[in-house]
Amino acid sequence: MSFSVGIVGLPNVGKSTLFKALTRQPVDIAAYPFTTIHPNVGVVQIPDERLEKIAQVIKPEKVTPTIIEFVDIAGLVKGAHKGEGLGNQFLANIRNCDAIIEVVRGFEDPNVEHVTGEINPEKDIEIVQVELLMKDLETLENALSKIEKEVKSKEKKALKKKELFDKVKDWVSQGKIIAELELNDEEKSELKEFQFLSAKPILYLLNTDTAPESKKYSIQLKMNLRDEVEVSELSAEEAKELGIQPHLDQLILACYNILDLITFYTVAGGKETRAWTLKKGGSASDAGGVVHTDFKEKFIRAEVIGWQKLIESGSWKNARETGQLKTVGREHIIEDSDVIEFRI
Ligand SMILES: Nc1nc2c(ncn2[C@@H]2O[C@H](COP(=O)(O)OP(=O)(O)O)[C@@H](O)[C@H]2O)c(=O)[nH]1
Ligand SMILES: [Mg+2]
Repeated sequence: MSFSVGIVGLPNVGKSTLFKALTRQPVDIAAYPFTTIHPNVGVVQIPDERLEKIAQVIKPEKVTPTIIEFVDIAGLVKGAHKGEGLGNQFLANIRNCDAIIEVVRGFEDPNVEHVTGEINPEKDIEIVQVELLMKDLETLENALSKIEKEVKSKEKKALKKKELFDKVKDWVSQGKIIAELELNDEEKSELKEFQFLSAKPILYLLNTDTAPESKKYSIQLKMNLRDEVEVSELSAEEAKELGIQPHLDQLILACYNILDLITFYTVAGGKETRAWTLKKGGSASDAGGVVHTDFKEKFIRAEVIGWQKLIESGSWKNARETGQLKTVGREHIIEDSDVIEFRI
């Protein structure tokens, strides 16, 4: 199981350029049996210094990083929600992603057509946002007409649901994204199955090296994607020697963060040191389920140690002998960077 980030934006902004840069260093896909592979889906390693340090202590035969998927989604045009361009396909692709990275054009280039005719990050973001919101509005209206039938039966639960959907619809109608609406956990889980597009975490990336900062929207990242393709061709050592900052690493980690993910590690009795991805707040048995479908059911207990304590111990054996390994049950909440040995 892996998480996926959809690369979204208007045509000719650099989405495929970003995809190319991200997937330049090929990953050995065989190690990730749950990964879906399509031409527009790329599997990218999460850069992780902790994994390397753990491996220095464990000295395994094999070191396997965790991954995230990026999906190069076709360019969106105005009217996509009504099926313009590849509209419906485009929006279905976003629906399947866990988060969105929106590439916004900031670079000037007379040889590359700009769909709206001018460089204007705010306006471009607005166009995309309107399409996402219009689609969500459609989903909300369909949901509401179903709920209204339930309300006729005067069921309390249905009334509450209608209240929630009316609130969300009112918010979206004001042109605001669902991700910014304050909702409690119960409300969030009520909305979850609808996979609202504007409820997904979103990161804006301005593709430029010169344009001014965007004021209205929080553009979190700014880089020149064409340069990044070249940088991605260098090995880590070459980049270090040339003093080149790996901007893409920053981008990958930012995606990881907006998804609210943590990393945990397994050492497989010393054979393989491996990083895995878990939703924050996941339990020991959830973590087991990430490693192997059977592990969730057959989970008995696990030995857990923080990665730094393991490094300080010098070896798994030392950690055990000095009482640093904690034995935990299914419900134990896993912390970021925990190293886990499962007992099934
Ligand atoms: N000048 C310039 N051109 C770029 C940059 N990034 C992408 N391009 C070019 O813009 C064109 C469209 O890029 P592409 O990634 O295919 O855009 P997409 O339609 O969003 O997937 C290509 O010819 C790219 O080489 C950039 O930072 N500067
Ligand atoms: Mg493209």
